[in-house]
Amino acid sequence: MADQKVAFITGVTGQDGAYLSEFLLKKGYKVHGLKRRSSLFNTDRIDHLYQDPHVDNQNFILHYGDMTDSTNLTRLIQKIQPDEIYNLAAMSHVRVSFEMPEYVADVDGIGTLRILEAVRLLGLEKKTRIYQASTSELYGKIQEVPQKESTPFYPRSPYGVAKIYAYWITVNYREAYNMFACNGILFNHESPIRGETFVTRKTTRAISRIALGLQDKFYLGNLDAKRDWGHAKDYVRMMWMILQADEPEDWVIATGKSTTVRDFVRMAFAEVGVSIVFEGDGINEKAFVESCSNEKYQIPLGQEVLSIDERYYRPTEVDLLIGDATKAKEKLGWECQYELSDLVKDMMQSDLKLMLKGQYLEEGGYRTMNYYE
Ligand code: NAP
Ligand code: G4F
Repeated sequence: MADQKVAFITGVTGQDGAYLSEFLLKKGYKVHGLKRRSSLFNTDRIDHLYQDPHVDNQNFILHYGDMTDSTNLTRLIQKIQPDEIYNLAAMSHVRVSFEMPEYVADVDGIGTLRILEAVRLLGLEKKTRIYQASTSELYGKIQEVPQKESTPFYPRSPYGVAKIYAYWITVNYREAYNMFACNGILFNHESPIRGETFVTRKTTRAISRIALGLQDKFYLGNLDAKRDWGHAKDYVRMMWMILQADEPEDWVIATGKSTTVRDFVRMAFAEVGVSIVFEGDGINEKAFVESCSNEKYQIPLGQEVLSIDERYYRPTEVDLLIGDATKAKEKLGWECQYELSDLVKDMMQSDLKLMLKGQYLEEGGYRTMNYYE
């Protein structure tokens, strides 16, 4: 295909990288992805897209690399000559960023500079459009409700601070070198392939196991935090739309609705017919089974299914996020196709299926129990 578009995705093995790859392949793109060398397979989310490297005309091609290695990134961009770069690679866990702030600054912050600088050094400023995965974590200690493109930033974690560097260096390269470089300021987005340590997936996995009698209870941190949760499928479509716009700009992508962690837990239990009641305050809060209407999932009434563990609190928290995506809706025609209730259903059905398949049936162990952040 003479005019086949070529995309390069960093973070291709992550939640968004997987959905975006699927989306772009369906649109007829040739997709190159950056993956890290790992001692175990790390391609679970994209294995269904894998193409045998021994056949001709592959459209999905993986390359080893790392956001900390500028020579590697520059060489790959030179070889691939991408029309579009989607910079999704990041150490993306906010709680973990407090444990490894320097690494996060390097990967999430300077990593973005390495991509921009490679494009500039290679003289690809006019050819290559760049999407930077910015985040609602930039708003942190919020200065305005709801948050939109003009809302001042106040990051509350090493992750947020690294991402604020990435945000501004993207704006600076756009202004200094006329590059088509854009920030998508995306609010939380989830899916059945969301990383298992984020609160939504941690919850749907644990509740699936509780419903199947594999585990009695699970532990969370701050139940009062409110997030604007959308479905990742809606959000990767928008990443592409941002790079098809007439002008390079920055965009907020959000549902405009905010829900507490506590209510997310309630909704996920409701998917297996279980109603729960919360008792106590702060670190003494617990949830118990109040009623159970689904014969398939019989959990004893009164069972304690959730407790608080202080280790999951953050040194500084982002209490409330709620986005205003009016600009994306009006200028790009973006709309959410999924409601939060659809998302919870999708995640619960998928996790119940996974647990039933037996992948996580063993009791105890690193992966099944409550070690997550
Ligand atoms: P994710 O599932 O955690 O995926 C992150 C990806 O980055 C993975 O492919 C990971 O590789 C890769 N990566 C991490 N460190 C790397 C390094 N040093 N070199 C190369 N690759 C590296 O994240 P996501 O949810 O898909 O999010 C995608 C991007 O959007 C991230 O930048 C995130 O910060 C940002 N974001 C996410 C949300 C959200 O709610 N999901 C909201 C706003 C912004 P491995 O698979 O090998 O770990
Ligand atoms: O699911 P979370 O870990 O996501 P968080 O911190 O909002 O960050 C995610 O969204 C950002 C966009 O706003 C992305 F930039 C970032 O990369 C990531 O994808 O936590 C959500 C809320 C927090 O307030 C947290 O304190 O849930 C609260 N929470 C309560 N208990 C917990 C837990 N979070 C986790 N991960 N684990 C818990 O046990």
